[in-house]
Amino acid sequence: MVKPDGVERGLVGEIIRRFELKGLALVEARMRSVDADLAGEHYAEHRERPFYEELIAFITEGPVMAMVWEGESAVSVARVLIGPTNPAAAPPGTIRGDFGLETTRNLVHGSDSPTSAKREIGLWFGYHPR
Ligand code: FUP
Repeated sequence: MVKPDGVERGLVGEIIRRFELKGLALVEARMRSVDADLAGEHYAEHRERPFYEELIAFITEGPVMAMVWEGESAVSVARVLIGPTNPAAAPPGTIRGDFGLETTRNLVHGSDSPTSAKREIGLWFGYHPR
C-alpha cells in the first residue's frame, strides 16, 4: 500500500514501477480513503503501542493506494524493495531509503507474511486468496 505521504508526493507511479521492474505482477489496485475503523483493523496488532494514535491519524489523513502483488516470494521480495521501517536507516536503493526520513511517514506498507497478506487482502479487497 502506498501510504498518504507517498500519494501526496506523487510517488505512486515510481513505487509501482519498482515492483513491476522487479518482476512482480499487479493484480489489484484501489485508490481510497481510510476511515478509523479500517485503519484500526489494519493495525490491530499495534493497538497497545505508544505510536498507535499517531499511526492511525497518519494513515487516515489522505487517500492511499491499496494493491495486491503476485509473484515468487512476493511478500519477502516486496519487503526488500520497501526497506526497513525507519527510512532514516534504510539503505539507498530501497523505497524508504530513497524517499523517506521519518518512521511514521514511511511511504509504503507491505504485508509481513503470507498469512497477514491474506488477512489484509480480505480487509482491503473483500476476498480471501488461496
Ligand atoms: P513495517 O512492517 O516495516 O511497515 O513496520 P511495522 O509493521 O513494525 O510498523 C507499522 C508502522 O508503524 C510503521 F510503518 C510505522 C509505524 N511505527 C512507528 O511509527 N514507530 C515505531 O517505532 C514502529 C512502527
